[in-house]
Amino acid sequence: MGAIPSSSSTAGLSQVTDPSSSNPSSRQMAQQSIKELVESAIAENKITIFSKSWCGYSARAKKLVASNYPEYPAKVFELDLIEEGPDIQSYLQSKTGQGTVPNIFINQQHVGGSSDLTALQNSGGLKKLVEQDSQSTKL
Ligand SMILES: N[C@@H](CCC(=O)N[C@@H](CS)C(=O)NCC(=O)O)C(=O)O
Repeated sequence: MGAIPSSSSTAGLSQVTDPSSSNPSSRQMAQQSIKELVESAIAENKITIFSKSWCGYSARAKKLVASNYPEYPAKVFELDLIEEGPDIQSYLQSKTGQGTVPNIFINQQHVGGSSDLTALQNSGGLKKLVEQDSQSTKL
């Protein structure tokens, strides 16, 4: 009793977690996966709307897109209904400078919020943006 167990290292097994190691923290890994989630949603969908289910501005944006561009259904994330919502919102704030929802991307371009979307629709710019070939707007 009291003896420190010898570190009978078993070949092939990596050592237990060393808190002083330079491995990324779980927080950093979570932030990385939030970034990947957001960036892949934007890259893979013509229209992506980060929304909140109770938000009237979000409702207006979703309705504008659904009624004017029914052939391009938006990928919608209701940030109040998913666990990652607050982290997604803060990543979007750092990426776009916009902290509010809806936060809208079309053909990989940041459009802004509901009022930006409406202004773009009224100027004719939204139709052009939606109908652009996605590939031409990718990096
Ligand atoms: N001018 C913005 C207004 C958007 C706005 O005020 N959204 C509210 C929710 S309806 C918001 O994001 N509040 C802060 C929050 O929910 O974190 C727009 O047209 O999209």
